[in-house]
Amino acid sequence: MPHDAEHVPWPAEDVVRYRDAGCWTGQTFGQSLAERAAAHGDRCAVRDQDRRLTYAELDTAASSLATGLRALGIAPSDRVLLHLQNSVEFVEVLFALFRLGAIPVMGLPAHRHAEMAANAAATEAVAVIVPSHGAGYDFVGLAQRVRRETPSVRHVITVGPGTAKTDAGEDLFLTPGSLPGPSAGAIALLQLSGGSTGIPKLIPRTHDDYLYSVRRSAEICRLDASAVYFAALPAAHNFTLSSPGILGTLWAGGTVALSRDPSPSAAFSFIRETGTTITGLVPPLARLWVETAERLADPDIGSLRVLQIGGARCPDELAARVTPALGATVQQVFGMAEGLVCYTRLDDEAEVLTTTQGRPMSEFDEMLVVDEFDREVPPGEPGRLLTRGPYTIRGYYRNEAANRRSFTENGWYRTGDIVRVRPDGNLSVVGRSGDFINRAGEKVSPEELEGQLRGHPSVKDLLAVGMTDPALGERTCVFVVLSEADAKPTLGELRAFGRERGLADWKLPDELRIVPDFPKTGVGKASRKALREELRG
Ligand code: J2J
Repeated sequence: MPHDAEHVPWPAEDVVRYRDAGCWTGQTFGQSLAERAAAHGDRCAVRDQDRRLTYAELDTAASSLATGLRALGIAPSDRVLLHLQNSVEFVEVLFALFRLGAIPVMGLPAHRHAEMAANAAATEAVAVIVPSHGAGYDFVGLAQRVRRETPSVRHVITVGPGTAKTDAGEDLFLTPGSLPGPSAGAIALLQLSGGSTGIPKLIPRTHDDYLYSVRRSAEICRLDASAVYFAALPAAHNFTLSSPGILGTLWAGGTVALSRDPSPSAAFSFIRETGTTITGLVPPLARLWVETAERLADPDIGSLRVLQIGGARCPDELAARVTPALGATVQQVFGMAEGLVCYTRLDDEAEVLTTTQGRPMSEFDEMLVVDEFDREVPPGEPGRLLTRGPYTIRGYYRNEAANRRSFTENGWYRTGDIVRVRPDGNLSVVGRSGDFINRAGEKVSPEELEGQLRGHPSVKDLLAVGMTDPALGERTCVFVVLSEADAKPTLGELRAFGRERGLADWKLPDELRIVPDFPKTGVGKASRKALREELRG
């Protein structure tokens, strides 16, 4: 059976427009790194608690590992599933794949069997790359299981400080050979969308479009060679990777500092040790940092100039406390792995910084705010945000069914977010029109969770709904109708069941309500909306 499209291209006239305007430059990430290494090879590019690499060393490592992967039989445009924690190795592997033209699939360290198996199958990945040791979880064991179960997966590759090996123990750092490298229009990586059900929604980002978003982000955040970006959230997440994140910092010639521990005490000392100038957090973590700093007379993190907050709506009250507590400018970032990223600008007035999620980064970003029938709402009214632009995808990877739901015929991406655009162009996010629960910036698909938990013997039927939570933004509540024969399950049992089914921890329910039946919609379907309203009281 033929596959659905890997990459829905932009229309030819837009391609010309984006090229002519200089958005798409024809450069790949591999070339961009080589350029930086030639210009200032001895500057520190990337570091973690264990080691640091200069631009020249990172460049050589990427070529050397790319050569080893090629020798192993991994070819340009093959998919390679990453399951790595924040480390220098993450960056080496990423650039090795960029240089080779193989396509990294950006798995998150919290992913477990359910996500890894689905992503490996959907992409027909040929290899899984995991940490070799000291990671607090058996990444290697999980990858081996995925390989046994997934016909396309031939290799489990383990990486550690300065090492990359096949499971036969062969070293993959080879003397760099010549590699043709991909074209800039090729897919650079596959990002993951929150809210996927059965078939994952994978987001194909090209070198051209992703590098544009990264460059523009770096400009907006005024990154230069003195920038030290602290990757505190998972490196593979679109925010950490590209807004401007790891890739924007490397583009600007700065230093990326990666850590696995974003808790305030560890993070504050990491900031001091590395001279961090900018980092990005989800709102619940930002709150922890702010509260901790408020308790300390002086958090002693004077190098920090910008604290970005994104992934979920930042409460205005929290945004207003950032500068007094941490001494850094707050920057709100409203983005999505599918493309569009909005930023408040560093010199915006305090009112904009603390009450809005900013405005699009590119003059070529298009936005429409519509009602449920796709009719534009009057200016300033809340509505559903649709977007198109030079770095917003036109379709998911091999997933026509999702494309029909998430894109209009004219190529607009349906963000699912409800926004209000102010006369000054800044927008505020006022809600969502469904599909996922935003739990502390991590996205939970109710359908995916329901599908897994319905297998529990005590469950006759089940619906998952997001409820407002003061710390997390939203938490996940499951409503259960019991099967006749069985005893009442506890929340703990349902969580354990979900974990056994291989779900990532953040997707497990936070709350359980047992109900005799579900409220029904007009057409007799169980109504998630009515349950949501019930939770609101
Ligand atoms: C409200 N909702 C937000 C915000 C994201 C930068 C920053 C974040 C992401 C991200 C990203 C929000 N206020 N400030 O990719 O490059 C919700 C929206 C959005 C969804 C996208 C980036 N920032 N959101 O969070 O693909 O609902 O990307 O549609 O994980 O998160 O989620 P994701």
